[in-house]
Amino acid sequence: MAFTLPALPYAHAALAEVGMSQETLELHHGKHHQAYVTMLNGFVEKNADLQGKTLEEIVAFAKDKADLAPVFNNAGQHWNHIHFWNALSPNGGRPGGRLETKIIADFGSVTAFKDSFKTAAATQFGSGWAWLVLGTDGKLKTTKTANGSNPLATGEGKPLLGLDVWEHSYYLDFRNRRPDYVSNFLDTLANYEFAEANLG
Ligand code: MN3
Repeated sequence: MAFTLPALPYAHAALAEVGMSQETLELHHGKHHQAYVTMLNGFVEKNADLQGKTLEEIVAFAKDKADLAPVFNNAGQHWNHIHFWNALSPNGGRPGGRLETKIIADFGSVTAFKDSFKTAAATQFGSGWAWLVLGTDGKLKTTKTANGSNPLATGEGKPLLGLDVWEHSYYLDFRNRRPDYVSNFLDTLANYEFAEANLG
């Protein structure tokens, strides 16, 4: 069965007042994410080894196989964008509950967490992602991944909250100012309830 583009969990205009324009969401979801899905389906159609596998299984199977790098990147990007749409909210920006308690325990403060996340996002050279993850040691940490990779693939832990730092995610709204896009995400757009639910 072919992979499909999931609908956004909000209207395309829903984030316009909080730093992500309707145009950005229409292009990012309808063109960029759709292209990853279309490419992935094309690869699956031509490769019996990929057929019948879940998205996560394809990412794991294609990882570190040079001839399957395009499969890994497109499958990873499909997984990452499904996560990303849910990591945004018109009512985001404030961690609470169990997540806030754990952030304070593991980073020292919410501000220290945000500073750590900002550093990860700012130092991802070129295209990629910044993440809050539940590490394999049970502690929260931030990390970054290149291109279509993610912390599941790198074995760094469970992704709780991921931010797309490819230029296509911020250039219309923030131009070259990636740090402003990242700060706005952490303070305004981030769906910390989604991140908390991902704690399990
Ligand atoms: Mn993207």
